This record gives sequence, C-alpha cells and structure tokens, in this order.
Amino acid sequence: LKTQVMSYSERITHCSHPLTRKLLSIMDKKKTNLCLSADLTSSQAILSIVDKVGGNVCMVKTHVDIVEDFSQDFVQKLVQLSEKHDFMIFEDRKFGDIGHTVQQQYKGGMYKIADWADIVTTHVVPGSGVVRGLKEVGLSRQRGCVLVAEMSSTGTLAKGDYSKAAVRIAHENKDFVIGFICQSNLTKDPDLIHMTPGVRLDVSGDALGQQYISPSSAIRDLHTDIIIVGRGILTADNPVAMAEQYQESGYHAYQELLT
Ligand code: 5FU
Repeated sequence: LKTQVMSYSERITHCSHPLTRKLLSIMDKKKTNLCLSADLTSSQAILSIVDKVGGNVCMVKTHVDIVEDFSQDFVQKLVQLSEKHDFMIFEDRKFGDIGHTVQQQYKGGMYKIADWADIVTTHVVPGSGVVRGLKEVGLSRQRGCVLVAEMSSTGTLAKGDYSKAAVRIAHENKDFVIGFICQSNLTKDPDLIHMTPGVRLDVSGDALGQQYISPSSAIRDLHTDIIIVGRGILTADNPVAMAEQYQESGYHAYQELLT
C-alpha cells in the first residue's frame, strides 16, 4: 500500500518554520533532495567540489573540525557559494554536552559555527537542555538544528525509546528544531525534515561500521526526505557525474511517491 506523500511545494504551505520553507523551496526549484557531505580536509578541495556540484544539491554538510587549514575566509567563501548555487550550509557538529557548554562551542572558539552554518546537528543524549542552549544562540540569527534521532552505523544505541525521546524534544522545540538525522520516518509533522546519511549506490558498508542503503530505499521505501552522500560522490572517478546520478535517483524516488 502506497502512502500519499505531499509534494515539496504543497508541503511548504503546511509548514511554518522559515528554514524548513526555504529548504523545501530549494528542493522544489532545483529538483533535488541530495545533500553533499563534503568530508574533505583542505578548504580548497571543499570549495572546489562544492562549486562543481552546488547546482545538484539542496544542502552541503560539513565537518569543520576535519579541515586542516580552517579559516574564516574559507567559511565566507562557502557562504558565497551557497548564495551562488542556492543551497543551505549544514555543519554536522553533533553537539552533545550541557546547554552552557554547547552555547560556547556553537558561537565561539575558532570556528564560530553560528556565524555561517544555517543548520547544525546535535545529539539529544544530554536531554533537552542541549537544544535550549543552542536555541539561545541560534534563534536570533535565524538558524536551525537537526536532532540525531537514529544513526546509520552498526550497533547504534540511538533507537527505540531514545529515538522517540528525540521526536518529543523536536516537537517541544519547533521554533528551532527543523528535523532529524534518521533511518526511518519518525513523524508525519510536515515541519520536520528527515535527513538520511549512509546512502550509497555501489557498496553496502565500510570497514568501520558504516551501513549504506540506496537513494530509493531511503526516499521511497523509508519515507525520508533528504539523502546525505559523502564518499559515494567524493571518491568517484567523476564526482560531478556521480552527484547528478544521486540527484536523479533521489528525485526519481520522490516522484514515484507522488504518483
Ligand atoms: F548521524 C550520522 C549517521 O548516522 N551516519 C553518518 O554517516 C552522520 N553521518 C555522517 O554522514 C558522517 O559523519 C559522514 O559525514 C556522512 C556519511 O559519509 P559517507 O562517506 O557517505 O559514508
């Protein structure tokens, strides 16, 4: 039995958070539910691949703490690329401490994440205080956050009641939480976007517990909204052609849901 799914444009009319609306409108306009996980260690390499595939993605996800030559100039250039190609910047920081500490990690230190990242991820293991702490920093800057409700890795402890608690924390903080990192559909609330890492076409895992599903499994079978792809694109012989292929697979799976 097929569950009827709303189109991106229809869903915009049912959701209230400005960032969710912006993300859905990018997805609709650019016909993409692909997020590139730009897990490279040199700023030039990141900026170069992002400029090449920027047109194919709705978001670019970073791990800023793996960049060897981090500078504010790098993130300024990333922001310029996000304006040029119209995508959102998503720092996968996975905060996981008490509210007071994460506030400083979010706005301060050498990265000043809140200055340039539209969206950040956080674990919910500390309880809702982590979200309230981030919110005090992010709300006035029109930022949002995504809760790690489930993980793609083998043996993950983020499941069952833990994932349910993440959904509850999201519902209680909808002024700031715009969705989940997850491996399944966790709520029908149109405001909350489901983002799924561990997506790849050619292999089923890596040597350190990563587990992959295909774009169509994520979008069509599991009813998540966004596919997050790193090495599937980054290690390909032709990353641009591969980004196009992931974009098409993900978007085709979404269209199959609509018919
Ligand atoms: F929360 C998660 C998760 O459950 N699985 C993940 O793989 C995050 N990730 C991130 O997605 C991980 O840190 C990488 O940045 C990315 C997946 O990269 P891959 O190269 O496509 O395996």
